[in-house]
Amino acid sequence: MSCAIARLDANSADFDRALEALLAWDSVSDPAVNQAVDDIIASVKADGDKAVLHFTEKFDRLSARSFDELRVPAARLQRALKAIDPEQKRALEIAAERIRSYHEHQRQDSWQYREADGTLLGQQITPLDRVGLYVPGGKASYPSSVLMNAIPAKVAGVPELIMTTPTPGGEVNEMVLAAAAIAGVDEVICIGGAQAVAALAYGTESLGKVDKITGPGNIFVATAKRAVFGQVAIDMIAGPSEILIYCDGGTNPDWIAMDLFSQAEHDEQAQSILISEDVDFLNRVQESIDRLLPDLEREAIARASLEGRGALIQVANREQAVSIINRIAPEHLELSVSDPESMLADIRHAGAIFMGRYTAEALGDYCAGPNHVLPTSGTARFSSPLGVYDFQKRSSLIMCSAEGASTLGKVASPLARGESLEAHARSAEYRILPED
Ligand code: HSO
Ligand code: ZN
Repeated sequence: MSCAIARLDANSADFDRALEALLAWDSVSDPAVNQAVDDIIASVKADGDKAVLHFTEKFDRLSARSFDELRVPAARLQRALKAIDPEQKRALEIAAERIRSYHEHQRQDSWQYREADGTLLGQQITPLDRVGLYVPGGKASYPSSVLMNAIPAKVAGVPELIMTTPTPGGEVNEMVLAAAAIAGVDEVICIGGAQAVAALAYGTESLGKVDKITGPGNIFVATAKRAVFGQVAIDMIAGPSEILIYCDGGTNPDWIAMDLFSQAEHDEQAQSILISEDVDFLNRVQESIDRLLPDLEREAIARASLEGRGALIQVANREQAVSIINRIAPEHLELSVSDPESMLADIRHAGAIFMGRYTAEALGDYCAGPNHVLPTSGTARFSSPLGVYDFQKRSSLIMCSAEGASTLGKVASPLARGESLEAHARSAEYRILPED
């Protein structure tokens, strides 16, 4: 059965409208979910451990007599490391190492400089004290996402990284536990949903509150993260995965089809788009899609994604392709061309740019090194991949010499009086040297 992926022509009269319709994405806000989440948060705030135990029993069918029973002992993490397939363990370790070395480059350092009169100015960088990492249960539970969230936090120097993950019926995902052990997660707790987010944000008798919550989750988790934002920091509310491929027609169409599938198989709402000026190539990719799609274990999901939100777009030239790329501001951009570097200066908005025919987006999802937590739904226009900088914060440093305070006092005083702030003015004036 042919895959009914949309075919668009960038030079047709209704292209702008068609593209807009294709990109339309509403981060759903369901009043019933909002209410349920607000109730759960209020209950965890009021009753702490007891509420968390109650919701964990109710939603995850996991009953525990105390909060401590929900903690995963360190020895259990080590057991998971031994239990998983050795090849997968090795792959997790190699991926972790590569992710770590890439993120080492992102660490921001403190800096200072001294002015001629001895005044010192600077910026001091400190890691967050405590971070909560949410890992979903079930089919969206990705060990690779544990590495991608935990390693930058550890590279930033976060001393306490607490992971929560729902374990419906008590069933744990061994690969997720193994990834937590490899990434250096400090504590794993078997709780999930809005109750886990609330417990992390407000703390309970048994769980100290954290300063930031990162990680993906279902609509309840996303809604809870939105609700506790302000009490704690959050990373982002991620939309469905996206890939945008620009190909000059010189790549094997089977490779391109599979790259489109690699995001389409994430979920029905994922978005996979191919742009090319080569019409014959677009036809060959369509053939590859039709031939290869039925082989996928997740065919139904990938097909729904491609038919619902995918597109093959024909453009007149590279310039037009670049303008569409920047308009879409994709999460993942593949430049499947012979000279990707020459395009780089023109690409203004993309979460991650995969350059050349060999650079499959899937390599970035797992082990190339850069983070796979990326801005989605066009937010690459103003935001960046998750990184070490998301777990570091800055404090300004000011140390005035006597002379410096005197000079600055004379600047601050009139400004303070202009704002009718007498104490500010006098505080500054006290420090003006008599001879000045
Ligand atoms: N492509 C996803 C990340 C992921 N892929 C995890 C496989 N596992 C982010 O958009
Ligand atoms: Zn992926």
